[in-house]
Amino acid sequence: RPAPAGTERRTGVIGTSVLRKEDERLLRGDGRFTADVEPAHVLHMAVSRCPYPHARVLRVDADAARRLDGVLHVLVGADVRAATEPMTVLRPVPGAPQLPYYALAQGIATHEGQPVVSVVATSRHVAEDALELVDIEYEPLPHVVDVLAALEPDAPVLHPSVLDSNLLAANSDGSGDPEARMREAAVVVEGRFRINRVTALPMETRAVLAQWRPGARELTVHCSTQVPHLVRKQLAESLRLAEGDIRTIASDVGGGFGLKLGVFPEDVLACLHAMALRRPVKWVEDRAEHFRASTHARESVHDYRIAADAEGRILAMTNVYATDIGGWNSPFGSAQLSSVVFNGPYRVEDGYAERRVTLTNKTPIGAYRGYGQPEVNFAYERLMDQLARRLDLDPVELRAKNMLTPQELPWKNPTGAVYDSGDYERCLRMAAEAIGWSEHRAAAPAPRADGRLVGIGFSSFVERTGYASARFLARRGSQFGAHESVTLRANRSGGIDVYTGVSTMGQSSETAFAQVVSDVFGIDYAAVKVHAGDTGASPLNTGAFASRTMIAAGGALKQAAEVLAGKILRLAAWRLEVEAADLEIAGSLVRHRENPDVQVSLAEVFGVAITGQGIPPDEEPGLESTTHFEPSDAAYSYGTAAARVSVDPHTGEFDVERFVLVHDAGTVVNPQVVEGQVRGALAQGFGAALTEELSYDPDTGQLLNGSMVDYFPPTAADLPPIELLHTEVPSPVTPFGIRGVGEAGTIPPGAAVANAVCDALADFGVELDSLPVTPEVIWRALSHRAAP
Ligand code: SMO
Repeated sequence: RPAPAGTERRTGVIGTSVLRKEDERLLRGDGRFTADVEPAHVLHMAVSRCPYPHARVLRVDADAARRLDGVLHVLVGADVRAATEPMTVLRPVPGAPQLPYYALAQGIATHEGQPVVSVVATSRHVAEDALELVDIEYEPLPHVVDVLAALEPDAPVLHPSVLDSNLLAANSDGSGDPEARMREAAVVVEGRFRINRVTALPMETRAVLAQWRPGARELTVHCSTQVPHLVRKQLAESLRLAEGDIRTIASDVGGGFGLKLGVFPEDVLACLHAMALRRPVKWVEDRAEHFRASTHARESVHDYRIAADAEGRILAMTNVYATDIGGWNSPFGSAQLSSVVFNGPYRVEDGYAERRVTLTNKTPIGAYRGYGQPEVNFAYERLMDQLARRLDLDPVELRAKNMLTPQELPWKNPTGAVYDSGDYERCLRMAAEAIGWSEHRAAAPAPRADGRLVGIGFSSFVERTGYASARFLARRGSQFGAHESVTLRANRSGGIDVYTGVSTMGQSSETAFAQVVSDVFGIDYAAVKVHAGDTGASPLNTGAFASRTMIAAGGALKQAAEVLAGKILRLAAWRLEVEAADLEIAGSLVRHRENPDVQVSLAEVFGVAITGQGIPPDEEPGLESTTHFEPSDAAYSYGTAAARVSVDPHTGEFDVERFVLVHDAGTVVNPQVVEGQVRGALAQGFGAALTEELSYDPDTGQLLNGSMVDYFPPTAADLPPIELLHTEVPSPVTPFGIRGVGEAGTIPPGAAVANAVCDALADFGVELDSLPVTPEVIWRALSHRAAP
């Protein structure tokens, strides 16, 4: 693979499937998750949660709980009100007011599962027994759980002290005159697309362990988070502490997926208890709590329109959508990429995305792998197939005709996103070829012997990875920047320690960071050790989300490595009495390029630097570098998926027989990691597309399936066979040409499968417009249609 200009590869370890640094400890059971940290005298917290979707807390009587043997401390709403500030939102929706979101309900709870009382005891079971003794009198209030109903004038208003409706924020981004284009168009296809509420379901639920040493003014907080430095900031604000008083540590994190972005009520509560008791306090979320207390995702209703001329050239595209935020604005707010990439990979000059972020009496919605992109992909790709049918065009040719070409990039879309580079059509053509599209298109396959019909569907997407810039984020009120920061420090053993605030949550950042350092430096991969997730031992950084880590951290690592490498060569040159320009780092030594016998070990050079004994007079002692790097823009990954399904037209039962994904993540740092990231995201994508849905009873407002017994993430055996193909166009905006890769797989499964089902059932005129795609949904659609 060609290296982009300006990058240098020394050990060649970038681009190879080296074994993951993380695996040995995880496979040996030596991982350290928050629950594994067991300080002496640790206490345990349990939380009483509102059982209603909307209720006034009339009276709390915790006397009996306080008297229970083993109970040490109880907090009620007023305690939290007196001691804390409301929790902040890291990525607010522009125009949204701050809601008074406290760690315990203040008089009124706005969703089932909202914390009302917290108890600390000598064990979790005593704490839970104590909850049974807390007497809370609720007055149930009228509730609304449907996102569109919540916007009706007669809906109960959730936060009347701040807002006079449930519309948290509304805003629009766009360009041109789409309404005029709609009037001129030969054809306009439109539809209302309903996206299901799902949840990320990390294997490790949320967890927190807080310890307070008042004499030292030191609050140490272990927590399972993607953003330890941002949690520290939010905790300082809520607890009225200085940031310097807080150290957050996220050692191993058992999956984040966007759910673990920022501070949650239980984090604040555990700290308050620990500060009052001066003893460590731990809370590990149980799975039943997780379904009601951790964030949900995706739920939204999209009204989409695509206008085209008679040849199928898109003239305009619009997306007006209501997105459910639940009972509070969660730490990461609503999924904002439903606006940013609403037009997918297609050339749209005239268009807009208009969102209405809507409060409902349900668990707050937060970020989840894909962050708004699976939602819009389902809508625009369903409409592309409908447009092809209306114009009697081949859906692959229609897509190809409208895709931006490599020559048109970089290109600014109607919301201002600048697609950097890529060959979108190539992925589409490869997917069509792999799935056998031209044969299928030329002769519609006959029904199978058992009556099943076969269909093929496509989904093409462009995916934003990383952030445009700190300036872009500032305009939107984000509480973080677009950069990443690392510290590299040489040690006397001849190795490099890497310190990063990016916590380890399955994304293989330790491995990839070590690969970059090894390659830029020329030092052995094994000699690089990554220390992750501790704010007490890493530079202030942004964090692991938005598929941004390698995009931004790759540059910081490269810069820091280059700074250190330069100094190492100067120190070695002084020692060897040769010119630095004639030296190179190779494995564990520095040697002369022409005369390799002239050499010195890295351990010796590092020791000299660390002691300052034997360095040139104009050099400072020490061998350490901290750098901050902001890429020049976001990088856009892209791809096309193709699904082949067989459907029973009598029952709607269907099988995904083949699933091909052709994806471009730019320069690949570690092929096996990329493969794993794409497959993992596809598994979550298939879950959301086919089997997962959090359902609320409209009458009681309660979650109907908040347990692993009746919420169905796919197992490995449930997944269709997956065929992955890659193209590798380097991005010009990132170091090494890297694009983000962690989220892509969540995007296309819904649209590709739905399009395949609709292709199989084309003679019945079935057009699916909601997720998940289930046999029941298909059967209902069929039962409204006459057989052909
Ligand atoms: S949904 Mo991701 O962790 O930005």
